[in-house]
Amino acid sequence: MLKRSDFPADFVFGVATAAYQIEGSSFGGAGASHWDTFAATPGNVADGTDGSVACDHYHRWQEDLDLIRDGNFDAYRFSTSWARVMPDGVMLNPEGLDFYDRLVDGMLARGLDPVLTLYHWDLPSDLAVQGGWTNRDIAARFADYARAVMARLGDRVAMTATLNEPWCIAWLSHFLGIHAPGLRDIRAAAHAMHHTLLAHTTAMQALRADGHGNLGIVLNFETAHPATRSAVDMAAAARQDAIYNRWFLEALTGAGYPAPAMEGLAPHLPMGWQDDMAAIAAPIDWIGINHYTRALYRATAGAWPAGETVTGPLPKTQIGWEIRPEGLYEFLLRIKAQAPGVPVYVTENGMAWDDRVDGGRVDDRDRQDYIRDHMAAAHRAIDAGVDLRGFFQWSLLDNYEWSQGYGPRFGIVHVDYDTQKRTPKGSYLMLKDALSR
Ligand code: IFM
Repeated sequence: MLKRSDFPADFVFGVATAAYQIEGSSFGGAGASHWDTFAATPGNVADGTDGSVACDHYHRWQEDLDLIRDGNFDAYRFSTSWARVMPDGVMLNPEGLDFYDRLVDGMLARGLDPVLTLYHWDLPSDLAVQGGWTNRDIAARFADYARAVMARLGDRVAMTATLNEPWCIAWLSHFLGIHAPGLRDIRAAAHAMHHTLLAHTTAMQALRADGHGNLGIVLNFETAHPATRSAVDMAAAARQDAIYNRWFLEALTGAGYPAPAMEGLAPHLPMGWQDDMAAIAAPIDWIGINHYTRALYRATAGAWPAGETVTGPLPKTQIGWEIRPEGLYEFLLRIKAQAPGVPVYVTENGMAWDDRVDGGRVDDRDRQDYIRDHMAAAHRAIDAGVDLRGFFQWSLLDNYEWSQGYGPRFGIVHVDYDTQKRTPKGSYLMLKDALSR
């Protein structure tokens, strides 16, 4: 395992979470988000659960921040819940902002850098019924929310991301129907693919005008390999790569939308989308990469994008995700080539396993190997010239894994959901040792 001293002196080691996955959405005057209502709809979540209590972080945040400090981490990547801060998407809930105010002060008191994500998927339901991400108006609403949060926290956060994983917000949620709002509609998806970027840039310009800095965005990347060397499978993988890995990065860096994705999406984009592209390419201060796995694609007959995944041969995590650390190295180099001069952070990386507590310990050897190999890949990328500034583990705690419920455990700290007892796993102890000064 590499140590802190193997990385540049100011390299940031952190852990990441997201509001809906840990806080408990029923506490503190929060409004309903589209995740509350999606989860309340039978059949949407594997175990029928929701985030109403989750890890009860809303009440246990001090204990959770102590864990981060005691693990020798430097930073905590957290998100504010739009539905907590603005229960109807517009009016402020002072109790919600007070919570995040205490949380940020709690980080600073423990010597942790607060790394804020403004949107990690808890869209207020009142905005969702107005079309949510399919409605252009979302950009102005999101900018208002971003300004309100930053007016309160902006003097103390070290870095701020507008959105977490726009591919999930747009494609997974509006085309694949797996996340809230659960649509399977190409026109809704195309609108969301554009409006996420518009919301990002509208919020960023508003925050810059208010004097805030160190603003970025967090993108997820997943290697798309062809299942065979046949021309049709290679084309299917290329389409997937364009939709998933190229769309956001290339638009943000002024290259426009990639042709293999435009083949299917162009007719469904909102009218006048071209006029937004210059604004979408406004400079950002950093890019976050979330990376977990790769997938194999084969061509199918039928409607665009005419591809589907097949099971690959590599070792897999609890939820069937192939483990391939080279993918992280490759994407870091791709970002360097596509966005030269923009600092990069690994804002999420980790794996799910069905961890059990045994004699007060959790022996998560597979996760320890995963972390070791991915941190080594990040280190190789630094050696290859990538301006990589930090690495955040997903996640501090076992938590609500969206439509997969509480089954998959991604934490470096085990959570017993009946008692809310936290038990640091072997991976936490390994990192604590590697990061000691
Ligand atoms: O749990 C999610 C997180 O909310 C976003 N990135 C991927 C993680 C694992 O699926």
